[in-house]
Amino acid sequence: MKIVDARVIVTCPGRNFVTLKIVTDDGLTGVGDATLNGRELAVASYLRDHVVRALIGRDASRIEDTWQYLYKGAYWRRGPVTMTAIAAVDTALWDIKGKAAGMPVYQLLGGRSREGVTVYGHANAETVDEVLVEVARYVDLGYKAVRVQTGVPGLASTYGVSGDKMFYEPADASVPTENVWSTERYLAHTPGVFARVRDEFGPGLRLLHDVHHRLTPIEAGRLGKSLEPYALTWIEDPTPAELQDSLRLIRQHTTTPIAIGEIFSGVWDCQQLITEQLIDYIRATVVHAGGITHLRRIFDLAALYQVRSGSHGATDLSPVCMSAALHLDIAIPNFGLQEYMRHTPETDAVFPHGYHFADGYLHPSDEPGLGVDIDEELAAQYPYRAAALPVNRLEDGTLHSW
Ligand code: CS2
Ligand code: MG
Repeated sequence: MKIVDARVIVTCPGRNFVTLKIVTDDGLTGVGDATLNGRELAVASYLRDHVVRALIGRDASRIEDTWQYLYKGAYWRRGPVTMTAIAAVDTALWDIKGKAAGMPVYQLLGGRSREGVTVYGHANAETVDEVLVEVARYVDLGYKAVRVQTGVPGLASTYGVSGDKMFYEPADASVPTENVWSTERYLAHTPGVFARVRDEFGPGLRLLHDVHHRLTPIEAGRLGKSLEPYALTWIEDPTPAELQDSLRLIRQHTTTPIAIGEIFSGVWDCQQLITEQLIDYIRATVVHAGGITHLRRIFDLAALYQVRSGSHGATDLSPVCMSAALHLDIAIPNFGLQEYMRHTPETDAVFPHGYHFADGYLHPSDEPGLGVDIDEELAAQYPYRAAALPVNRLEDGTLHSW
């Protein structure tokens, strides 16, 4: 089973996606997501200019060996561009292996450990009154877990609050939009939001909140403590996680669970957070953390330390990534939650897929492989459009984490 072709497809059905399609000499094809939001063409070039020619002629069945070949063989290890490119190759090879075996990929990973993948949706609105309506909408759709984000009084715009309620898209301009942030206003406002939501929806609904890397450790400790009465499932990215020791300080101050990892590229980024039990959920996902092979390794390490998965699933991760994530989610013993932001109908048409949502759960496809494809003709009708993520400044103009 030799690789005879590998194509990099860049398309923008409303937002940009990069996809790798690998073809074997016996006519099998596999797809892998290679989308790195705001830096898409860097990964497309990495694959086209440096990886594809080394794939031609390789045995498509040798997934682990190909992973090691691309990781150790690059000499320059880790980093989001490299790991996203490796992820795309790895995911496509798992898709091919599933098709060759005539089985959905989750069977090759050990089979089902659960009946469905619990997902959370994004309730967001400018005001608290409006967000209660949004939470109710998700509850009516069957969601068992809801992330809640609101505007902050006094700030013109806030991360996680969008005009289009079902399809959040922060990469909104070719040159970064500038946002303004105030930690003081945010910390004063947020506990009141969750008091209202918990009061309205009672104890059964799982509530989550994303802080998007904006607080110092002691501020994050204060936020976590102030949210304890409302029993959140997690606060996400409470502080930038490059300095992993800083999570110890947050832990000293709050029992609100912590989820980190959406910008991590591999096991070395989360090793300390996991082995020192500084987080409760690891949010790495297939496309940015080295594919199914490497993410499985991260989740297995996490299982030893009672850390559960909580994979990133924003709209900039294509249906190819979502399909792959669901095969892992259904198979691993330490699954926690899966983020699920819906894609637009245009995106769904470019990426026909077999996973489906029912009653708060996503269900992976039972077709052989990953159960997802890219319609290349349709994809060609949506050319790439430059789109950058915003930047964030404090009220005095100082650049802050977005
Ligand atoms: C976010 C993302 O889904 C999340 O939790 O933090 O929306 C993130 O901002 C984007 O994926 C960035 O590309
Ligand atoms: Mg996040």
